[in-house]
Amino acid sequence: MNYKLIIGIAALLLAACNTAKTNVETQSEQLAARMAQLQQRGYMYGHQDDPMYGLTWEGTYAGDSAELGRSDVLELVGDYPGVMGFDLGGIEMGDAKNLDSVPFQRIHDELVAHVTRGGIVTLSWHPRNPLTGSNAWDVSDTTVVRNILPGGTVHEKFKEWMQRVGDFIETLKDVEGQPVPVVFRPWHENNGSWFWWGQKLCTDEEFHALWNMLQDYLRNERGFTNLLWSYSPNLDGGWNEERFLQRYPGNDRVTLIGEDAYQWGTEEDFVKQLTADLDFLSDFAKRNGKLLAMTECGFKNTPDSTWWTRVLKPIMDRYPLSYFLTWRNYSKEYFGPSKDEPSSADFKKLYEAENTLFLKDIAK
Ligand code: BMA
Repeated sequence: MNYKLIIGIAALLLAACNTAKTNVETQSEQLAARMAQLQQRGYMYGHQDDPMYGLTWEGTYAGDSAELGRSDVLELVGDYPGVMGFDLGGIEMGDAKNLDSVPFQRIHDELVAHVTRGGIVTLSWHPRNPLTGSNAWDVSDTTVVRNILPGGTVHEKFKEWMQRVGDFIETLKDVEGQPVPVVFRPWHENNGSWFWWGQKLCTDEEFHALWNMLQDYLRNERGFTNLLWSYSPNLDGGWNEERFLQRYPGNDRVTLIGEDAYQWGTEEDFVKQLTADLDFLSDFAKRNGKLLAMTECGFKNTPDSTWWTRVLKPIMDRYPLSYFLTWRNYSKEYFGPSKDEPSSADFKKLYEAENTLFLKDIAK
């Protein structure tokens, strides 16, 4: 073979490899494509800690594994949520249980089980305050983020915390040993000031550096291809392009734009703020090719028995949402449905609607 021919074949082989490489989708890209497709049919329902405990049963709070497979949602509508959410708070300490007493082993098992049955999963993280040792809500010190960043007093400690998060993510594999896709949404509700990474607790630059440090570690150093990154600020009511971009991590760093939107005050305020936010966010998401979701929502203890279909659904129907996830059903504070509470009939109506997707609607 002459020299030129060898070079030519080598170039062709290289091109073929590159094409093959770009054609292979990562687990998170496959998940994004699937979510975009499902969104054409409607929005999924999600529930935090769905199979862990419920309004009237203690489940993992009692350390009870005899209630495996139980779910308030399943008991009410006969189907699991399409999306299940779990929280990593506590993993950074090497704890066996998370901040809500759920064993990490159980989170691992339920998460993989839900993906195996065709569902979609999301992980949030309420890490403790690395400077004070207290919880994520400790906002007594405004230098936490600065001190986590390179050169800061707790940088080395935080690197260990990231490593523990990475070690857990590493274990999330299906029966064939393939990493399972996960919607990952760290540093949520960052436009509020109730977490140590919140609006008044760090500068825009510090927030970006915090986001990038965790993402670069998990994505580049650990090489995880199964994390679909979700940026999830809180219900705001005053978004505009300039304000939103101040802390938005960037199009190369985010696949899903979420918003945590609870009704805490009056219905009128909630409807007004959520509508304003979704007007802006749906437009932003469309222009930037992002998925859109309500990554947390609910009305604590659902004091209005018609809230689901009278207040929430008409708003959601107007936007290209991928999913909405209600927070956990804890006996002292619940956000999801249960057969044992007054809004159950209304939630069933929501379930029966054509455009709301539960597990059976989305499982392949
Ligand atoms: C909050 C509350 C807390 C819980 C935390 C993390 O909204 O539900 O009780 O510890 O979320 O799940």
